[in-house]
Parts: sequence; structure tokens; C-alpha cells
Amino acid sequence: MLMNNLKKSDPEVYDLIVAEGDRIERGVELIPSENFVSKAVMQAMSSVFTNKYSEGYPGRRYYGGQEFVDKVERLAISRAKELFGAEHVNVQPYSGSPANHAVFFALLELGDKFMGLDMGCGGHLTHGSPVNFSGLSYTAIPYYVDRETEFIDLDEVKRAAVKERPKMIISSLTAYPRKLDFKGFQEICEEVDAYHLADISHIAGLIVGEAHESPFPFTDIVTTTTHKSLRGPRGAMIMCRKEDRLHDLYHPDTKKNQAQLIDSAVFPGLQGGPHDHITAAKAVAFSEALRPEFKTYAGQIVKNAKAMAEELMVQGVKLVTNGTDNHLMVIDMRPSGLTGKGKQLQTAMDEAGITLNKNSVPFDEARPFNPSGLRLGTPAVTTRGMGEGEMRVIARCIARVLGDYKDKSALEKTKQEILELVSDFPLYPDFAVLE
Ligand code: DSN
Repeated sequence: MLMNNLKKSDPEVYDLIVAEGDRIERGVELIPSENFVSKAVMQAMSSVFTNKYSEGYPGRRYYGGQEFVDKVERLAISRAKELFGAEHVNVQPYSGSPANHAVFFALLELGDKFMGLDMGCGGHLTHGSPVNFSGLSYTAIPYYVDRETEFIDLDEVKRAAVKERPKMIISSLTAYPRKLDFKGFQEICEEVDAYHLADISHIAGLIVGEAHESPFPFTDIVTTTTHKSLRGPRGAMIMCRKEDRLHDLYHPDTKKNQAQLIDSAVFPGLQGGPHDHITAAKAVAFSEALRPEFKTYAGQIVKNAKAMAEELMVQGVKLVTNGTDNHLMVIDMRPSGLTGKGKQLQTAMDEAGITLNKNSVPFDEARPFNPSGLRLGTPAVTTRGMGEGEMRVIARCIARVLGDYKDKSALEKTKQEILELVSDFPLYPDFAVLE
């Protein structure tokens, strides 16, 4: 990775990279959307493919010199198809939000109604937030979790869908700690003539590792980022069935099928040249995820999350839905008298070597910038090789910080405990001298 070269040519940036490496080595990374990629993935990302322009698709480009770009993109596509059992794959989206934007752009008209999980209940910005393109340019009808159980209630989703007749329903989660019933969502979509978009960004790795039900092959369109539990480079992809189930109803004037509509929306609709170095790294990550050990990894993510959730609850911490079935959990701090203290607690956790993020809880009375919850998850610490025993230690540290967040000496003590814990799990031991 030519780090020695960087050290000489730009010591300032080099030092920042080393400092970031040191930060992740010395703490526990619990942001559920983050992970640590392999050196092979990093090497592909920092390869000569970063220099290329290649607007278009394999075999149909607008610039010369595409022999190897075409091969690497075809490789990424065929590995993704094998990994998920997808019929059509577009690996060009720059990241999750552009991928979702492309689906809206391909299948909906501006102003069309769609349904997505409310952000406070665990949905994503692009699933209808009023400050995002999805909520600004389209008519978002949010669905919510049940106030008592905090689970998604598909009967309620169906009731709203029958009343509102949306053109698309998104099944997804960003901060929802339970499984998604993709079949149930698809049935509702078929009943009301809506497209079903499953955004599996958070759980793609669990799906590949058979630790969560797959939305394939029945779901109309599936988007995912590649850098979360799937443990690939920062980027995204769109997978879909080739034929448009609702073509005659919504797109009678075009001969393009669903796959073609989506490809055109990505390029030339919304994007220019794909990031070919990232495409190469996606191919590497997909090949890693096809290996049998990835299944063990995915299973361990969920076991670790369950162990952490159990211990947190033993320590008296309230979790949204009282537990987890996936890779993440959300701490509801309201019963501990910490309503609207998410920012302070996130900072205190940082000081103790625990990285997580403040998050709204369902029906939070506090504002999103300083909400009443904390979101945490296990993909990154599982990559690091930690198991259930370590999760219980971390859970006890978290519970202690929740109680003592204003006490600097207590935070320092916890930091030392975390340091001791992570010293047995080196992540990138030779980070500064990667060649
Ligand atoms: N920011 C991501 C997450 O943390 O879940 C979603 O885009």
C-alpha cells in the first residue's frame, strides 16, 4: 500500500492515518454499520484502477482502455450473483444513499407515494426523512414500530399500505434490532401493487452467512452497501429481478425491463464514471464472503450481539425491544433518567475507549442531535476475533459508563480495562508499514 512512500511525500497525512490506526487498535468499535476490511480489500482500493474513467457498462463504455476494467466489473457482478442468488446486479453505486436514490429515480415519478420505516423507529434517512431527497421529492408515508413491543407490526404496515396505496414499500433497518420478514413485506407489496425495495445494507453479511432470512429470490429490488457486515469497501450495489412485475401498470410506455431501468438510472441518470478501484475491492470482498469461514463469522456476530444484550440487561440497562436478533442493539436511556443525553454519553464512551453512536429511540421526545439512545453492534469486534466472553466484559464497561459518565477518573479506569481487553486482539499489527 506504498505507506513508506506516503510517509516521505506527505508526513502530515501519513501521521493522521497512523493515529487513526492507533485509535481503532486501542478501543472497541461498536458502531453497527462499521467493520474492518482485510488487507486484500484495502490493497485493491489503493490500486491503479483509481485512475480510470469508464462511464457505461462492461462492453459498452464511452472511453478507451477498458479491457481490465470490464473484466474486474464482470467479476464483481458474477461473484455478487453467486453470493446472493441475484438475477441482475449493478455494482456501480457510489454508496448506499445514491443506490437508493437510483431505485426511486428508476421506478417512481416525483411526488409518488412510498412507505418506509420511520427514522426514529430505526429507519434510514433515505427511507423518507423530511430533510432527505426521499422525503423532499417523493411523498413519504412512514410506518412505525408498535409502541408497546417496539417490534414492526406487519398488520399495521398492511393496514397503512391498503389505505395509502404506495407505489413502493421499503423493508429495511438501520437501528432496529430484530429480524425483517421479507416474505411478509413482499406479500403486502403484491397485494397493493407496490414495488418492494429491501435495503439490506446493515444485514447483508448476516444474509450471506445464513444468520438472517434472505430477501432472495422473491423481492423485487434489493440495495445494499458493501462496507457494513459484508466487510467490503465503502460502496453499494443494486440487485433486482430482471422483469418488472408492475411494468404494464407503471411503465407501459417503455420497452426497458426493471434491470435496464435501474442501470439507466445509475448511469447516465445519476452518476458519471464508476469507481473502478472500489469495484475491484468489491470483487475481493465478495470472494472472501463466499468462503465457508464467512458463515462462521456471520453466526458469531449474532451470538456476540445476544451475549452483549443479555449482559447489558443483567446490568439493568434498558434495550429497545428488550434484546436483539441481529447484529445491533439500541440502549434506551430514558428509564435511567438520561433523556436527551445521547451526545454526552457518546462522548463519555469515547473517553473510555468505546466507540458507538447516539441514536433516537422509538417515539423519542428528545431531538435527533441529542437523542435518548445509544446504538451499538458487533460486526467490527467480531472481525477482531472477540467472542461472547469479551462481549460481557464490554457490556459491563458500558453499564459502568452509563452510571458514571461525569466521573473522569471512572472513565479513565474503564479505558484501561478496554486497553487490556483489546491487547489480545491485534487488528492491523503492522499497519504503519503496510507495503
Ligand atoms: N450511516 C449508516 C449507519 O450508520 O447506519 C447508514 O447509512
